[in-house]
Amino acid sequence: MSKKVADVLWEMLAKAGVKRCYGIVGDALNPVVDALRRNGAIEFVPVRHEEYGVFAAVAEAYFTGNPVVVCGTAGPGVVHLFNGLMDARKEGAPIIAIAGDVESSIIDTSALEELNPYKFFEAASLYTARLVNPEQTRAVISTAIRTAVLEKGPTVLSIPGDVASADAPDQPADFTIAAPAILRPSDTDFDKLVRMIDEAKTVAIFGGDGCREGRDEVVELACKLKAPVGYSFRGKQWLEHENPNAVGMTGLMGYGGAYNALHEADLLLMLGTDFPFSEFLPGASVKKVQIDKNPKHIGRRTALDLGLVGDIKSTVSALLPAVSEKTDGEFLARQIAHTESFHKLLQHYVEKGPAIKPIRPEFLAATLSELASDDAMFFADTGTACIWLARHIYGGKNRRLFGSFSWASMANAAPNAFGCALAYPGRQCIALSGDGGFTMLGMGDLLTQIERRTPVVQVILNNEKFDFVHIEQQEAGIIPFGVEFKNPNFAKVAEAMGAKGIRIEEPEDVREGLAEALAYKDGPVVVDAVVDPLALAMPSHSPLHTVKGFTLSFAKQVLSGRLDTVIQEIERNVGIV
Ligand SMILES: Cc1ncc(C[n+]2csc(CCOP(=O)(O)OP(=O)(O)O)c2C)c(N)n1
Ligand SMILES: [Mg+2]
Repeated sequence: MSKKVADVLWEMLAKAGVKRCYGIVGDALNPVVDALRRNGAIEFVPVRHEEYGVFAAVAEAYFTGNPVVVCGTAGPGVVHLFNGLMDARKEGAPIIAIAGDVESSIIDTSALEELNPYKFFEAASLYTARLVNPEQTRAVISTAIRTAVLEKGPTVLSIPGDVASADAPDQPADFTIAAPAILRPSDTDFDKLVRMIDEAKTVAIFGGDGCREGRDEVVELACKLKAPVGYSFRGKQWLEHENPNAVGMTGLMGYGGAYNALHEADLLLMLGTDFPFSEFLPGASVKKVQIDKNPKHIGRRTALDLGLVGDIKSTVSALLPAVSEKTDGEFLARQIAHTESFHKLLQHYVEKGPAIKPIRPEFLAATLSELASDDAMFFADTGTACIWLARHIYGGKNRRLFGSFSWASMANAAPNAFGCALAYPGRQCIALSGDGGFTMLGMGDLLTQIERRTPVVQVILNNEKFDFVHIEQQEAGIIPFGVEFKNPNFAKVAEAMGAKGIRIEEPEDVREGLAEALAYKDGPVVVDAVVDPLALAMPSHSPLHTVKGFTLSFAKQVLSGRLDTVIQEIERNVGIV
């Protein structure tokens, strides 16, 4: 039998290092999945919702660096991929989406399930191709793979079934993927930077995901410059551990002395970060330099004194011998002391946790961090789970932390954890899920985990509300609205579906319940943790408008007859606010 276009597709994807394809089959995709079955080198992971498959793929691709494939069939199946592909774009994950397409003879006739892939994927995809002629095969598939891998993001191949099952042209299926290029700033800019660093009395560093490869160099530079190191959420796992200069995160999830360090330094070095919350960055009183390999990131969040294009590892390596060592450690010591005092404050609900009911999420997260293995992978849903992950889950050298940090979609944690459980068998993969997030996407595909007996631990923050939005609404000074809902007993639901279910209502059961969940290896576990729905999570630095908003919201709630709730909320949080 001669090779079909779909055969060449999988051959090339396997050569590029693809191990898995997540998705749901459908008629337009039949020739594609039939070829995948024939090929045998790539595992097909059938899911119950295409979006779940993409979030699983994003986490796998982000951590392994290998491209991962997702698929959805023409029209609605393809639409379900979209939110996950936006996440891949924002988180920088190499994903190749195979979108089923209508037969090539009826393209542009408004056929059933027809969707224009160019228009539809425009916001998410780095490269979109519609394979309407077998002669395109090698060129478009290799471009889709190379773009995904080298530009770290999603690409889309839209393939009509008739083209997938057509004979492949006699073209070599070989192609090469270059290793990432080394990017260094120009000599002029580099010299300027060295002068600025040498002239500054105090320097602070703020690092993001771009420090992933250059983390050791950044820490070494910080030590040489006596510079405190703050980080974004995406930078935390690279810069927090084994870093004597770490001062925590700034921003909405912020903790520690990062905000002060960034604002009180003479010079701020922003390294590999596209941190979007400009209001947490200093103004003109601090000189600012940004270094990033992506020129689009430079200067878009704040006005700079100098912007340099370069990857962090090689730029900072070059800086290390070029800058003079700073000798005055007073600034650094002050920021570290501030960080330590904030850490003590954060311990309030962790230490008091065993005696407080409803369970404080701080206590739950800190206990989870303490019990999990040294190489555990943690995933947090967008919602309050992110705050508890940021503040109470310790990263460590071999631990990994991930979420929809830049796209901020709900419902990412369970599928993220599932993807990594498949990619890293034997490693603890723990999802800290919101009850809103889990019921949005996680519950249906719990069946996928059950069928495969994949040991994913999902800890659900059962607070019967969209708590993060509840906090946002109060911050905006409005009466909380549309944020409450009722839950079933998730442990019983999980058991009925075939997973292990553990319900924790009492603070004294937290440790034992989590330990039991972490020890379970025979499939997925759902820990239904009934937590305090009124736990507030204020940033370490609260902008004035936040404080005003809470005051206003509390006042409005009192006037509308909710005095009890307001008093309860203030009482429950006095230790932290
Ligand atoms: C798909 C999607 N829909 C809505 C939002 C807005 N949003 C952000 S956090 C959040 C609440 C999440 O609630 P839950 O999962 O219960 O977590 P909690 O904050 O209660 O811990 C919502 C609705 C979003 N980010 N993504
Ligand atoms: Mg909730």
